[in-house]
Amino acid sequence: MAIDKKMEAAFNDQINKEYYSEYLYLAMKTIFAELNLPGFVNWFNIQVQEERAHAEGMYEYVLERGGYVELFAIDKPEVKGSTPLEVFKQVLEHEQYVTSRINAVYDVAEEVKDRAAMLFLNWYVKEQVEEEASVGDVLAKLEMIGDDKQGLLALDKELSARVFNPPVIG
Ligand code: OFO
Repeated sequence: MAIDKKMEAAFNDQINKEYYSEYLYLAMKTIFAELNLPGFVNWFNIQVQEERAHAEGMYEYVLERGGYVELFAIDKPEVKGSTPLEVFKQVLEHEQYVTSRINAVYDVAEEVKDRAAMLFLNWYVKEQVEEEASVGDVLAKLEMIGDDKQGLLALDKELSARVFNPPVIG
């Protein structure tokens, strides 16, 4: 059965948002490079790769369903803060926004009774729980650290251990 046009449009919109996430994290990475915090840079490198994988996962799914992928312009990323704490507050806000958008795509799948899309989207729903939790964890540590430079360096070391595991989506 061909993918419903409304479903296809919802996926295309979300593909754009995932690419925007990649772009936003790429913009944030440069702040940490300037601060000489290589562990944070590593964390954002992985975040960038994950967002691209999220976009590509949806892209391939639309094709698999016989749909048409329309790529839209990616907005200029706006990084609001300049300190690790400010940036991570924005990361958490952004991930919460993405969660609301994934839920909106899911709502469309329910509306058009696309059960296959609902099953596919379950992966993204679960992924958002993990994303919010891991970002919340870093944010909580940054709040505890405050102005303690040693604490910041210890967290930087911890984040340097993060590795990219290509996600198996769907
Ligand atoms: Fe960060 O999860 Fe996709 O956008």
